[in-house]
Amino acid sequence: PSGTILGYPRIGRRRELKRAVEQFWAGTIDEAALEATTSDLRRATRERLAALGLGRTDSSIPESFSYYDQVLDAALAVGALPARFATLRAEDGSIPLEAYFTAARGAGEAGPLEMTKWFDTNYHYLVPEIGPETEFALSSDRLIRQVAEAKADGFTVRPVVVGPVTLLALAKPTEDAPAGFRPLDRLEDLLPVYRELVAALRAAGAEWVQLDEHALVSESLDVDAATLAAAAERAYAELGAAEDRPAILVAAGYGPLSAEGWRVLAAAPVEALAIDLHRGAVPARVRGLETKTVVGGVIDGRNIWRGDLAGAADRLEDLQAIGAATIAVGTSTSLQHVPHDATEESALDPRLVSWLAFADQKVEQVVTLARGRAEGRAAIADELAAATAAWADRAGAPGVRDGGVRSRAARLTAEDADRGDLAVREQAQETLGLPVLPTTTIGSFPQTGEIRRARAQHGRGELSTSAYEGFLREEISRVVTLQEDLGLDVLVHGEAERNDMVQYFAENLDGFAVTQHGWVQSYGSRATRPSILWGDVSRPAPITVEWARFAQSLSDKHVKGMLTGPVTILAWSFVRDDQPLAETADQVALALRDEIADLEAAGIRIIQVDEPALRELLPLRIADQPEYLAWSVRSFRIATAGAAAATQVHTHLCYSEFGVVIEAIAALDADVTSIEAARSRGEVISDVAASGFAAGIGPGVYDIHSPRVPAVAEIEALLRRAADELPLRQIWVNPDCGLKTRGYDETVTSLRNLVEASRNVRESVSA
Ligand code: THG
Ligand code: ZN
Repeated sequence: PSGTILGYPRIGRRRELKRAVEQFWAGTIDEAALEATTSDLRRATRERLAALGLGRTDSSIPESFSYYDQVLDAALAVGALPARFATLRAEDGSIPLEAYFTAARGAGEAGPLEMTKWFDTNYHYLVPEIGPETEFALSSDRLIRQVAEAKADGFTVRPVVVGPVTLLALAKPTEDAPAGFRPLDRLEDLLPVYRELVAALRAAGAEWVQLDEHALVSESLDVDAATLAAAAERAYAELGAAEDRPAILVAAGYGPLSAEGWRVLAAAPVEALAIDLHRGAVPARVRGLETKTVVGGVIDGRNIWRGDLAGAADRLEDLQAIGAATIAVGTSTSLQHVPHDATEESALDPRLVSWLAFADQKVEQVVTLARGRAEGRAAIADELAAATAAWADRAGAPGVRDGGVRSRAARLTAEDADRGDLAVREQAQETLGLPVLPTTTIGSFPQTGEIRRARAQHGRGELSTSAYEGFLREEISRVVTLQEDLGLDVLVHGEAERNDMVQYFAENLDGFAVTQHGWVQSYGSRATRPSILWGDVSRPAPITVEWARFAQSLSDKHVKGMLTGPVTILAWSFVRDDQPLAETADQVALALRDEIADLEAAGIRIIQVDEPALRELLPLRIADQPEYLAWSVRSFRIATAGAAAATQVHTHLCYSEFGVVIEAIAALDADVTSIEAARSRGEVISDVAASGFAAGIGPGVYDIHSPRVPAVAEIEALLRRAADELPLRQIWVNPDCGLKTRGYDETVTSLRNLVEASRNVRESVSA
């Protein structure tokens, strides 16, 4: 193929996959109906990709559909179904769809596979569990049937499978595996199954197969680059030697391929390599490429900007120097990380739409560049000029550069990011009158069906703004009264007015746009609709202040002001690519800084600035991490450092693996930090204590991701453990995350137990 994409969104233009899969789970449709819907979806995808210019029969259309997750697909295709689901296998040993979904979602005592981030994207995959006892055997023919399904429609597609090295590198050892066991140790046992799989794909009509080996790019895995490269050398020697196989494309995206990886893959007996030229530089010439195709991933699979097409054409020309037999055009990653089609955004300013490229527009860009390579650059001169003109239009458009915003950001000094001495603040905050072991929640209360309905009706214009606001005031009053009744010390207003903690701010800040159909898969059937941060960011008016003022008016206790931090706003949006993230972060920080000043003026004494995504944006490459941590911490500090010493600044982080970021968390210099700790049984407290963390810390005392109600004794035990390791005055008592997805029944009981546990420990230590 002269032009291809490494993968395409699976969820459907109207999230058809979500609907079908959730109906299947609910039992309202059967497997045949699910199969029919997904088959339609796959057909529609192939037809569209062909209409956009990819060849029907030249293997340039990827077959990258998944019912839930591509890593789960590969793990179960080779039989790595954890023992706790063994009874769900069919009699012939194959793994039916029912078992596949159960592994993803859990059932009763059998917990689901763990979920974690796919490289440095916002997509989450399921972590395979592989031990010495795992029996590898070809256990699913779903992908093979999809190739045949395509063939029947006249398409020769290129099936996409997570490669053997990456599958093992992303896996974790089973619980029973001996210490020191690494899933990668099982490579030799796994390869025959991959051999069988690719042979079966060939037999079904595939002329090419794409094996995704993005692990060769990552530095975030526990396995080092040399070990991964050696594994890849072995794996592709074996797979390449098979006689009944399709041609093999090994894809290594999500960053620059390691030097060892490049050397090994260039020498391997495979036909093509796909590399990320958006993140990575054009590599040096290496031996082995003379007979291979190199797919230059010049079109970014992760952002939504139309970008510099002429620059991409230049990079492809540069790529000639590596001496490959053929250069093809590609994307840097699968397009699963971008929404389907920018032309569907009829509510957006057409000028903004002209700057965007969602998946379909990116396919068109690939096709254009491929034509340029075949027919000469002159043949695509119009397209290149149009892209360049859009780029120039964007650079000069109103709102993209705002003099006032820029000069304010340029004047920032170190002092603007410094709240002064923690001890001085602690003393000033004594006037808050908080008890030891103060109790609080993270911010959101359950989003009931009633709240969602009211918001949707207001959105459609069926509920007037005054009626909607009246509804929200009632909801806030209810939540405040509930917290007073429960005896919590620091209250929240519950965030009933917010759909999503980022989108809410995006809707209320200048420089952002919100899409109608821009859904991107987050995990399984779940998706988010990231906002587009396209221009300089400023705050036309206070955002949260009236709600905060109202909530505070209802109680003598402190009600927290609730904001989302600059790093999280960036991490969960599509961010402009025409300036460093650090500059954009400072602009968002300044808008938040003004919001904090207004909250203080409205009498709010405790303000929480959440940064659940701080860890998420951390670059994969270790060398890139210090710079990221420097600007991300600085932006949080710019947002918060205008607060008076007597104002207590809280933050919340949604994970408990601190390792590399613990110093950064301390450097945020919040007065109180709440973290996820319930699932790690408070172990994180030891890390916090060992790091010398001196400010307030709220180790989550129960897991909000489960409906289970924690017993008083259990919470007490966690608190006593924390009190053994940290001074009492540092410890806060809270659930481990927001309560948005929980029901009221379990929330009320859990919080009652939390308050009682705190009181018990408080009394016993003061006695
Ligand atoms: N907000 C935003 N981005 C995020 C998260 C968020 N990215 C990372 C993380 N949280 C992803 N987690 C989830 C959890 C639940 C859902 C999506 C991502 C979810 N989505 C609804 C669905 O697919 O049905 C749609 C939600 C909606 O209607 O807005 O449940 O918290 N910005
Ligand atoms: Zn959280």
